[in-house]
Amino acid sequence: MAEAGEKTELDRALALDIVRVTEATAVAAAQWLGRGDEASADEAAAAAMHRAIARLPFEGVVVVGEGEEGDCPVFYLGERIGEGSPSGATLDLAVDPIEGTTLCAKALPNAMSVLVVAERGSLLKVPPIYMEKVAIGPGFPDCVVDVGATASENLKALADAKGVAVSDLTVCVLDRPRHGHLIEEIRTAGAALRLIGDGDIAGVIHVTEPLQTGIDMYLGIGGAAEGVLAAAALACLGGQMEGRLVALNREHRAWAKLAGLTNLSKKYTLKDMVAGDLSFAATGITDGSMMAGVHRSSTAITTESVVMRASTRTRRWIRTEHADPKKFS
Ligand code: VTB
Ligand code: MG
Ligand code: MG
Repeated sequence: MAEAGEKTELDRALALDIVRVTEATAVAAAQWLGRGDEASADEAAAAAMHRAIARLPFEGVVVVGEGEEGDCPVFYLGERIGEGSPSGATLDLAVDPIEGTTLCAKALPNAMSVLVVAERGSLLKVPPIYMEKVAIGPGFPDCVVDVGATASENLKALADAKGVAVSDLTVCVLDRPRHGHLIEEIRTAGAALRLIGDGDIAGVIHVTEPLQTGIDMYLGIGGAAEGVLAAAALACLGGQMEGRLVALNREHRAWAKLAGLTNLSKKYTLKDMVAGDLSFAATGITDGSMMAGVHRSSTAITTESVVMRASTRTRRWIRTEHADPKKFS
């Protein structure tokens, strides 16, 4: 990681490398599309992602993955993947082979494969527990969002910054029983709700383009891994986010401790979660609001991806035709 004040950049050629990884992962996941078998889809996608990362010219250390060593065959926290490059570069890896496993198993919109590579030591290392999140888009540097504040306080702050009424705002929230109180509070404050079944990385990303997506704020408790991955996207797109880890049971608390996260009331700003340069790639598995999913014709497989870089704030959309599907086997 860079010293304070020093700015370093990742090799920009990595962008295309990591898109190849998410493409191969999405294609593997898509073979399980609509089969109702989340575990097999996840396993196939994780194996494909692992194979593809192992071919890249760097050594990656998993800091956001599937779980603790022994609990999962690949992408356990601390796993080192790849042989490294002559320059000896080692990078942080944050992975979600299938973001929205249920969406994939049911062939519903918005399942995608996500990979972030970042400067070594720059990403918050999180076990598979939960995170309470608040996020808003760019353009309101004076609007402070606070994961410890109530929904109505955060909504009021954003409405004031935008010069609109709270009733003009729409909040995206995961549709879960645990959010009963939050949903009631948002409705009482007068804002509209976009309730999503899964996929809060896309939910957070949507706050960066409120005019297109209709979403002004993201609130609620989702995966901690998805929190860091979404923070990585915001580091490339602008916007603000705060997160606070949530351990729902004893196992979660044990995992948090193992990962060195002892203060569960700590509020993590965007910079606490992503402290250096990074590249973020995602490929659609099913058609979604960000990208089309994997499509097969008689002659090719088509994928759509986005790849972004924090240091230059570049976002590229990549539509790829894969005429030789055998390359994925
Ligand atoms: C969250 C959310 C994800 O799964 O992790 C959710 O962040 C899991 O929460 O986007 P539940 O245990 O309540 O299902 C996703 O929706 C999909 O991975
Ligand atoms: Mg997943
Ligand atoms: Mg996920």
